[in-house]
Amino acid sequence: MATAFYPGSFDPMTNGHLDVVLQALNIADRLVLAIGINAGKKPLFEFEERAAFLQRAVAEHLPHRTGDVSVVAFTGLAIDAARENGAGMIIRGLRDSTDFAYEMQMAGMNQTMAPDVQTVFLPAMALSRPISATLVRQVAAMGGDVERFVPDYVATALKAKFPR
Ligand code: COD
Repeated sequence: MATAFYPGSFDPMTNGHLDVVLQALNIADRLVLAIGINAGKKPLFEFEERAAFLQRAVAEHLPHRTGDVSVVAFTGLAIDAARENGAGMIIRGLRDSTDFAYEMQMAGMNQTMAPDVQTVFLPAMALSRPISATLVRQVAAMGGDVERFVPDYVATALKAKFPR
């Protein structure tokens, strides 16, 4: 039973995160979606809202796999949280060379700290490659249309955060 651990901020979940979730479920029996909580940083969406977006995405796209997916919060090292959740692999998405450089460093250090946990990189889909949650928040805050970058329920929630 292969369990994968996909850590992220998911603030909010974008179409890019969703692509990675769907790809991860092709290679893992169980998927733990792990929302990193940084006590020093105020997210736009609370944990419960971010978790609800992830759960809804799985329910809409792969309803028969909802039982294989859990959403958890974690603080501290991703590698420790992966182990605590019984995962043998950490999933990360790769968009471009900037991601690659950063993710390779992190994977290398995680590999040294926990050789038993394998980092697996999944490539961004062509249409989702430019999407980042940071830019989505920025576009929404400035009144732009984010509907091509996030599911409709996330776009609705973003509009509610930044009423015009
Ligand atoms: N297409 C494909 N993949 C994407 C896209 C996209 N459009 N957008 C994002 N992704 C990928 C990212 O590359 C990343 O792999 C993942 O999705 C999550 O992205 P974010 O932006 O939501 O979250 P991050 O990358 O900022 O991660 C936040 C964490 C809290 C998970 C991270 O900082 C972390 O692991 N912190 C714990 C401390 C730790 O273990 N540090 C490492 C020590 S070596």
